[in-house]
Amino acid sequence: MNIYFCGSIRGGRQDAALYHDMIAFLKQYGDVLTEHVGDPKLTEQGGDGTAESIWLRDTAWLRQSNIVIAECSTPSLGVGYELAFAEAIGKPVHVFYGKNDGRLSAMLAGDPHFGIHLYQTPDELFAALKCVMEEA
Ligand code: 6IA
Repeated sequence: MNIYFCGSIRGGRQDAALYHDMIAFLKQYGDVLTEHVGDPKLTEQGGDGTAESIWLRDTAWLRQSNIVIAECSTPSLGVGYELAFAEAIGKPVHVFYGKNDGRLSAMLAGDPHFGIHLYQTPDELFAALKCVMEEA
């Protein structure tokens, strides 16, 4: 199973530790193609490659993925783009969000293609993630 994990980079890295823990959890179920998203050393400025090479690599990985998992508590243009791209090529998409209760963009919250998972605690998040991955 190829898993594409989405989390904010230039949108802000305040949830990077959470992304790291979600990726570690997801690795029980398959290969996470985007492990760098959870790297605590990756900053809003850091990272390798030109924008074009990043777009080419990430869109190729989206095409190779079997499921797309996004943590959307920190809004990110790139994550929103990835989710719409994944939907357009028919990939299952699951969106998790916590602290911005009620403030998830309506363009995600209102999309019937997306599984939307609001959690209050990390335990709830990982229980919901387990359900999603066991059904995938
Ligand atoms: O708009 P954002 O940067 O927050 O978009 C984050 C999303 O876009 C993530 O889910 C990534 O999959 C993807 N993405 C954005 N930037 C990169 C990147 N390096 N490398 C890989 N994936 C990326 C960019 C580093 C940059 C800060 C110079």
